[in-house]
Amino acid sequence: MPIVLYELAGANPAVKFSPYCWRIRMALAHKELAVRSVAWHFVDKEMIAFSGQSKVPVVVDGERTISDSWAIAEYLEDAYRDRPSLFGGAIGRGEAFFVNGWVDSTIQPMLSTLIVRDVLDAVAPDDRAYFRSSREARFGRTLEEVQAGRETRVLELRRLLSPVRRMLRQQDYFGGLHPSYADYILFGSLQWARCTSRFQLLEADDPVNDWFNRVGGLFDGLGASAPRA
Ligand SMILES: N[C@@H](CCC(=O)N[C@@H](CS)C(=O)NCC(=O)O)C(=O)O
Repeated sequence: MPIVLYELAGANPAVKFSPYCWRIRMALAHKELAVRSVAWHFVDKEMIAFSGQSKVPVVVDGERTISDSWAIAEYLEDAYRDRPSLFGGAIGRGEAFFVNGWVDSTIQPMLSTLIVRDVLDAVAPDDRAYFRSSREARFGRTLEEVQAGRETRVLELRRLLSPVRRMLRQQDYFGGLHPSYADYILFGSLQWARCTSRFQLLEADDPVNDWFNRVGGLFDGLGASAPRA
């Protein structure tokens, strides 16, 4: 029986863009697990009420329901030990947890300020009012104000990614020779931008771009071939 993944869908239902859902799409592919995707929208709170919370990703695996991308990754690693490892052991798990916190607290919030108004155009029509009001309440400003000045502010995102650039001088992935869950964490955020916005985040010759394309090409191009809004 395939694992069921509730994931955020856009105005075009084929466009799946949540950064956190992308982490899990990639993790499921890495684990070579069959998945049945269920399209979810921000206003569909009832649809995932059984999970006891109101955000996606939500995964249902037989009797088990798990929410929160980090908890799902840990569940997949522990429940499917015979499949390719996401963390490469306890030390890798601990270090991936740092990457999770770094991306959630530093990269994702910065990136949001660069593309959040574009994301509004990608969400489903019924989600637009909710998306605008919930995000404007979070930022304390209109989405247009948040996104303004991004041509210069994007330099800050590029600066924040310098540890990744430095790592890529020596290895192809966060996982070293092979991709690991830590790669999928950062990949999810950049894939969110790729699927919702045409704004150029990285310079064409940025090694982070090469890494992003490399991860996007995994699993028969799961990320690279995903439709964009
Ligand atoms: N910490 C959670 C965050 C999940 C999250 O924020 N999901 C967004 C979609 S990208 C969501 O469902 N938001 C619902 C809302 O804003 O009402 C995770 O890692 O899974």
